[in-house]
Amino acid sequence: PKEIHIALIGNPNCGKTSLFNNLSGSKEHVGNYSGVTVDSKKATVKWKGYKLHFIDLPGIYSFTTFTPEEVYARDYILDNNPDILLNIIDSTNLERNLLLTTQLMEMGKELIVAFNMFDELKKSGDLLDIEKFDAMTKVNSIPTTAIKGEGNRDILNKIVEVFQSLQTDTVSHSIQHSDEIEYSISKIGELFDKYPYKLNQAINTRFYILKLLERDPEALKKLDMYPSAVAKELEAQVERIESHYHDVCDSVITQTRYHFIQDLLNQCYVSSSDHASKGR
Ligand code: GDP
Ligand code: MG
Ligand code: K
Repeated sequence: PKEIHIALIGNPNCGKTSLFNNLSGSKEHVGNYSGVTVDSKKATVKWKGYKLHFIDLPGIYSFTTFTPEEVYARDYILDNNPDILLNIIDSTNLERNLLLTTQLMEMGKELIVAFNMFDELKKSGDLLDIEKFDAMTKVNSIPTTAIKGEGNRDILNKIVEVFQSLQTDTVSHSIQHSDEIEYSISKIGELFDKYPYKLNQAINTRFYILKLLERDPEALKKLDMYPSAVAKELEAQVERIESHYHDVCDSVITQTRYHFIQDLLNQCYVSSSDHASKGR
């Protein structure tokens, strides 16, 4: 049978392990990864003639700081190049959870979002327009309630559907950064186009350039493989951006992600207090 590799990724306590256990029928304990001990759990599910291999990665809030969990999760994705990232979100904490989602979108890998804790969202009376979310992000998403197994079949079906479409479609989700940042991405990108591409193919150039602009130490280490012209251009671009904004580059980039999330939530999400007052 055909194999599909899926990595589960999300914030701590979003219900990742519950979803993993429910999808795989596994009896692994639900709980926190303790401290710096990084571990991962694997399971295989047969579905519609495919073998779905799941890996439960440690919970992380973003790819921008450097906890061992973040390094582990990112390296796992870059080294193993899973076919699909399954991003589990705590639907009662959308703004915070979506920061990681914006960064996963920038990775340029196929992405499915599970809006988990959907029972809690419904209970709160808040409304989330998932179709609109999908249209705005070009991501496929599914509501789930992992502790009850609700959404399991939808997730498995969506994985197969997305995997089948991977053969013909290119991944199109990424967020638009400010004109200044986009200019720098294209200037540095021109240099990468000129030199042979030596990076891991699992990582796209755009994601890598954003990491360079954020002065991500792991990304900067890899810059040694390129002629010094690339590092020089990077420095010039960082200086240009920072003098334009009077702010450090990674803060400018993070703010754009938060603006994107704000815009998204303004259009896709209504809190119960808002629609109650509108109805009055
Ligand atoms: P992880 O840290 O992401 O692996 O999250 P866990 O699977 O350990 O879940 C964290 C807590 O949330 C546990 O107490 C779960 O029982 C609970 N939980 C997980 N999924 C859901 C859900 O869909 N609805 C509700 N109400 N609780 C959930
Ligand atoms: Mg867990
Ligand atoms: K937990």
